Amino acid sequence: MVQRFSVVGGSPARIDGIEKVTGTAKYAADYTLPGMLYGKIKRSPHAYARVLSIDTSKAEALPGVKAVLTYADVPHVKHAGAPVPRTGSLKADQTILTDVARFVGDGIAAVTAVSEEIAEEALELIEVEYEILTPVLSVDAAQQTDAPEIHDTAANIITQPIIMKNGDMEQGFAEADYVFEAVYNTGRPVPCYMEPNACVCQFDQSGKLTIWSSTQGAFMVRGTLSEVLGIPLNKIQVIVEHMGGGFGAKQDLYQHEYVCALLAKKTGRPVKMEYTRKETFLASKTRHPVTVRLKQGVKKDGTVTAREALYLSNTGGYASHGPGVTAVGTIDLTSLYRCNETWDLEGRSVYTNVPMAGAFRGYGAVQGFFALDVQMDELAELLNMDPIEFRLKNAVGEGDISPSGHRLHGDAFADCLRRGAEEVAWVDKWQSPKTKSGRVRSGLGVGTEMHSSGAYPDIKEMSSAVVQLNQDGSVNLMTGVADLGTGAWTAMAQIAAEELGILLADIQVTAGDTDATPFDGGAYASRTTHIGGKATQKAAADLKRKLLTFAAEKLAVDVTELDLKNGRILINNTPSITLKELLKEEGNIPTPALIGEATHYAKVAYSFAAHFAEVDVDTETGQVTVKKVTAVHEIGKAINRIGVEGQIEGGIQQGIGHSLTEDFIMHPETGRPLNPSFVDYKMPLSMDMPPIETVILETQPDLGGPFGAKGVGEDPIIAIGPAIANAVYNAIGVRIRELPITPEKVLQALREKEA
Ligand code: SMO
Repeated sequence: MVQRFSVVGGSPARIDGIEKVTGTAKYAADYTLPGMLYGKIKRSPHAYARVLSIDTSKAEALPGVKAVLTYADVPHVKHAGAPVPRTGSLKADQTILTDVARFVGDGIAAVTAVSEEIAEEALELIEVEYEILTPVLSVDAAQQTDAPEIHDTAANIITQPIIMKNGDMEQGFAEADYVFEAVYNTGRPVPCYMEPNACVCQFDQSGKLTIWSSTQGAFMVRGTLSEVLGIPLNKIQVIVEHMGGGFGAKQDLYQHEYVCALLAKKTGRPVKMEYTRKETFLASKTRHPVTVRLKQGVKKDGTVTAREALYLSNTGGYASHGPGVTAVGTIDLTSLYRCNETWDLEGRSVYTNVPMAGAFRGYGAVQGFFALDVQMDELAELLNMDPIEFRLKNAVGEGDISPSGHRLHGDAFADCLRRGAEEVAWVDKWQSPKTKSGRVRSGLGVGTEMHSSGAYPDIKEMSSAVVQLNQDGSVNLMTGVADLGTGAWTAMAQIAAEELGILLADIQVTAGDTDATPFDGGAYASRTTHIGGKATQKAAADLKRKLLTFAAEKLAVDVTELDLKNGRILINNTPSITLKELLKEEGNIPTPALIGEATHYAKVAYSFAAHFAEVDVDTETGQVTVKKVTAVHEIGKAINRIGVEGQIEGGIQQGIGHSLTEDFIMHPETGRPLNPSFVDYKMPLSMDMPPIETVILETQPDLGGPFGAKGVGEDPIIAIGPAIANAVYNAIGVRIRELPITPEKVLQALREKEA
């Protein structure tokens, strides 16, 4: 039966659209409270240094300065930047301020003053005496036996290595006709959210803390501040009205959130802190630069027989999501392409004295699938097979293992590959690089991925929602899900309206306030629509049951004869009065109040994608230009079509950046960041974007998702990297296994080929 939808699947305008385009939407730094002070953090200029002494007397004496904090003044609780339930992916190794700087930008002291200018001036007056240590700047150096231990862990590995073994490796490689091994490297892109990190903290007389913060996880901020500062959960209110992006990096806390709360407490006045753009580079969470050594055996008929990998990630000065990212990246290599379930995989996340890496859209999968997908391309060539045909031969499908260890249902991945190949006319268009010549050569490449919606089973994934009917027939939806600019709250409203059978305009979303909504873990792991959406759907269904029972009584019909659609009551499928008319009749105000509520516990679900990139490579300048991207995504069901397309296009834009131009670079000896600004760190802007053809497949709806919907947030950034790298190879016949693919690397590779 084809399900007909009224609100779901369309592209209604964002519920917050008008506020955003008129500039009235408030972001954390837009809050200004009476008597408010401004806070700033003094950051280490050294990559690795011990603080011998700090003299704050001059700063404290500066008129307008209200408080100064150093390591000696703050709780020394080690924290992970996130509370339970997220701690499995992190390690508690950070303190609020530090007496050992572990990267250039580590927070040493903080001040608050009546103006930002005075606070900045006061930072200069804080005198710090450092013992400068030799920084450990590469993963190789960090693993040497004589390397200093940045956090007292052997070989600077955060936790135990992640080891995945299955099958008989020796036999797997013995069965192969070819064994191929190569090393793949990814760069260090930065999330570059438009809204810099910011927060405002205020304590009331009862000791209750209110914090307006730019975070993907309001409940994570509440939980972490509670754990670290020792404040009960109900005495912390986190408000996030609007956000200008986070991309994963705003899911754990930053130093300013703790510091701001402590400064507000100490001064008894509200305090605002806002990062400069430079601070969003130094003190943010970059993607983990990863080296993947990957070896696979393959038979002449194209069957992969065994897979061996070492996944080495550089986590920087603190762990943040290093353990989680490394686990995801390593475990992902058990899937996407079959290898006879014969694998030997190891993941290590290593401390170095560079800015922290952490969660960033694509969370380990970007790096792992870059290596795997580029190598699949290399194997296809080795076998003289068409790259699509070879992929289809090994693509995971019905009954195959997924990274979570669960068996997959359906062949959605193959559907993506086939549909994309059709869209780009692969059979006619794809030609071996040997056929290419001339100064500018064009190439066509494919990249693929799969990604889970939510972090189950590593996290017991859940979300709750409350839906309340008002006396006039309008509805309030209380949801804890975060909307970091994705349109998630609009999607929640669509789901509630569809399930209830009322108009979208009659739903008001109450969100972004931990005092006003039930719990949700936050926006991570492409979970929001799939999990928060299902909780919303269930809560709406609960309300609808109660509402129809009430209506049946008023209309003196049996409840089984009733339904509600587009705000109108149907009796035996015949339109009757509207819900609003029913409620208007005297005495029909529901008593007790009609409230639906639900908690949804999610299971595993996977989305898939195949991206096809068409590029031009200028063999004289080394410039790579992406001419067109065709993106096929299997996501179960698009709740908001234009929102899904926006996610896909945005992911491709970020991915083009990571593939070609974006890399945050440290000085090789001092560890000092060389390009912490939008002048020297180049993202693709709208003018740089190629046309994007988006195909949304809904062939494999997930019963655990609302109306079958799965996640799409992270998927598009994962598939685009290998698509571009493979297209570059297809154009010039030289393999570049390292991101970003800069003109320098292209020219170097061409020169080596000629030599
Ligand atoms: S990088 Mo994602 O927010 O798990």
